[in-house]
Amino acid sequence: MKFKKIISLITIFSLAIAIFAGCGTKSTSTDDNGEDNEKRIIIGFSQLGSESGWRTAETNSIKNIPNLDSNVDLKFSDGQQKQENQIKAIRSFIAQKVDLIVLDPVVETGWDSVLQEAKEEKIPVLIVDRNVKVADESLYTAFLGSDMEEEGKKAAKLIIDKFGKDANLNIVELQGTAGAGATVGRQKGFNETVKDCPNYKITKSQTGEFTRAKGKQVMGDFMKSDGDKINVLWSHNDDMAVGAVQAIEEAGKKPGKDIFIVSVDGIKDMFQLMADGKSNGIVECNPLLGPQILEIAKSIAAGKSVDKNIKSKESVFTQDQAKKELPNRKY
Ligand code: GZL
Ligand code: ZN
Repeated sequence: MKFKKIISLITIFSLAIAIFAGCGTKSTSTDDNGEDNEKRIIIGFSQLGSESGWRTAETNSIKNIPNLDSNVDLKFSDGQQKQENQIKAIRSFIAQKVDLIVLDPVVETGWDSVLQEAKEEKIPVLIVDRNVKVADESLYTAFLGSDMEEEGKKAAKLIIDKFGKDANLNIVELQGTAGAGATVGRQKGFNETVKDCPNYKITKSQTGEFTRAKGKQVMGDFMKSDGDKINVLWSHNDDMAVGAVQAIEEAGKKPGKDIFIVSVDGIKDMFQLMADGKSNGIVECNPLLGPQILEIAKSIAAGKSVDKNIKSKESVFTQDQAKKELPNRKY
């Protein structure tokens, strides 16, 4: 009898130790590299397309997020420049119950209903790069990207710094894709700034679709119709300006000398052209948004509040800075 009593006492005692030992520690398992397995964060990223060097750099930076934090998974969809494809992708992310939707919108408007669907499923939405125009700003949690109007103002100031406000200038403009926040904002910022320059005339303005091929074709048309009268090319992005430089040379003129060129983005190829004296000013637009998106995603997952508008950091470069800056370019 005594022996049995001792056994049952030992069993009760060891049970008690097991229970107390298990309390108070987080119930996380650890993965093979010993990291705590907090709740995984699944991001659904709807990208608008792959039209430019800038876009490729942005996509790569965001696709790299899971390599920065093994607790994060990323689902990617390329909208191929069509809003309906992006809306389909957002609906699929909602159905998959992702933890965060990241949207780089191809155009500013037409997002209210699909963002309302995400809101009803309590899925936060982060708008990146280009912005949206919605009736109710609570339809998205935050915006991370550029002040596009500021980029247009900076481009105009590069021209004013060079020629002064009173110069007589014929300016041709290569616009980005119609309705894009980048196009609308840059054009608005530029036009407002050159209002102070009574003899600046935008003699031609047409979309080059943000691509090299279309930029070259449209600039070729401008050279045929206005060639000798063009003093300045204002291009909403570098890729169209790269194409335009080729068109200017094929028309027998010297880009960066006969025609003063300013553009936006800051891709390596444009810095190379500027270092070669074939362009005159670059307004930087930062595509490397991955690390900032990861931080915002972790804050939202942790229930922390995030700023509604987070501006990306961007500078301006002139021809004399090109050679020195070129080796620093990451995209
Ligand atoms: C700007 C981005 C623009 C780039 C272009 O933030 O949306 O779209 O300037 C790209 O190169 O096509
Ligand atoms: Zn920008």
